[in-house]
Amino acid sequence: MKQMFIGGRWLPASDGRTLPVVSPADGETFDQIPRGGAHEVDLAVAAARASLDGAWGRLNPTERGRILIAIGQSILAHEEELAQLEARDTGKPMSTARNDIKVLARYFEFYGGAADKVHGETIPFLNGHQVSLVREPLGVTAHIIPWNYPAQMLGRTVVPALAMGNGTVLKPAEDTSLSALRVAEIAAAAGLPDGALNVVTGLGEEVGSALAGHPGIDFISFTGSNEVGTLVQQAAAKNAVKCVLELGGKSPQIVFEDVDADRAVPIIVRAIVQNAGQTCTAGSRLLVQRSIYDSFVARVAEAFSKVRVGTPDMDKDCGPVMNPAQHRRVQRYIDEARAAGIPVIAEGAIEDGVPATGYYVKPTIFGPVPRDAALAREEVFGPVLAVLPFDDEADAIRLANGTDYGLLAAVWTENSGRLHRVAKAVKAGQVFMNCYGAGGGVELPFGGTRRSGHGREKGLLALEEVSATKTLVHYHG
Ligand code: TXE
Repeated sequence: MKQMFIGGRWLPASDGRTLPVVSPADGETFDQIPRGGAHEVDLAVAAARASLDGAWGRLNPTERGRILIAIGQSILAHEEELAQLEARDTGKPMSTARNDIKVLARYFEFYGGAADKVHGETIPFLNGHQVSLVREPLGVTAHIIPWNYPAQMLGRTVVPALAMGNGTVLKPAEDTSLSALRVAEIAAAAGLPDGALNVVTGLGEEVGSALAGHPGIDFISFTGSNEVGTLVQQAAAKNAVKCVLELGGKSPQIVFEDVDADRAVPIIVRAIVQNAGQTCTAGSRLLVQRSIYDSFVARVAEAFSKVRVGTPDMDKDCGPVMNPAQHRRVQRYIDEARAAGIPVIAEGAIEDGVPATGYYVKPTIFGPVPRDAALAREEVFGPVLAVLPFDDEADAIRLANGTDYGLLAAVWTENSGRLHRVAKAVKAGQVFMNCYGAGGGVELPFGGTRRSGHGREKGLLALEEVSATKTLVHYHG
């Protein structure tokens, strides 16, 4: 039975309510978390505010950075324990969970190192005036994260906010709150002052909406579905609070006839199978030039048919999907595509011996998928790849930009002119050329265009999102 972490103290929900923690690998309930509500959000926002006037707010950037680096080191010292916890909570393979914990530690290292390297500027102005720009924390920052990469998401959104000296309130997904609670404990032991990081567990409609609409917050970062992202932005707008949204994607892998197939095929398969396709940056559309469609797709099919799904301990290519709702959703896309007569190109396999009570789906590639099919336009958030042929460069660009999303894209060609032309024309926050970077990449600014959201996380740009510029004008005569 877990408790929430608010103002440096462990608390149950004030009304004692709890939520079950269920393992996606076998459907078993193995723990309970508090089902917080508006009251706990009030407490957490007040604790974050108090931290700004307390020990946390008094630290200079170098001291803040040292604490973050110490937390990162402590996370690495607890890597196996945290990876086990994350794998149990999410169902992901152990090696994926271990990598997630390494990336989490890397966020603390990267932003810990950056904390005292945020320099200001000076601006030439009227005679007798000295103008300088300084960056200051926004105040209390709120962070609502999803269940697909709980530890990595914490690192991505909370750590830059801490580096800039904000007081933070984190609402993890109700399905996956365990790593956030354990990281809060590790952070406190490593010297993070009380109130700098508060974790409120509970449901989105209760804790999430109370946090998004709270008048005491100065910023909100949300990662999750488009539907909820829109609600969060509306709630934040009522208080004129700045909002960063990381929403879905339908990212294209654009393969031209001169592709280096040996390099591309394994990366393309991994980009949709990783984390059972529950990755906002999943490469979920494979666009292949018609002249090589059959031969290239045959190679992808061969590799894809070797994909195996298993429990965390089996440590296969991917695990189950997150919960029954997600299982129904992914299975519905597969069933509807089959019913519509879209050909199945290849399937992976679920390992013998996975518990029948777990939420496993068979990875599947469909193609050629009609351009107007749901599978070609909507985010499935599962290990389902839609393959579509295109004729030439102009057609490829039209097709790539033909969804509401714009998160990632990859261009595969040995022609460097085409590589850069297409990369420029594609609407996406990140474009990979002859590579694909789902996951990791802490240094690389990340975020969406169009319905994939707005604002940038990761890299040094994230520090700008969670701070405000103050212009100092000094008349010295
Ligand atoms: O997401 P939700 P769900 C997509 C993906 C998936 C679908 C549904 O397509 O199939 O969304 O997943 C909190 N006010 N992505 O339903 O509901 C919630 O508690 C404030 C893409 O799990 O958006 C959780 O912490 N907060 C994605 C977080 O929002 C609310 C990752 C995300 O949950 C809330 C996850 C409310 N009214 C899902 N309702 C990505 N881009 O990576 C819920 N929440």
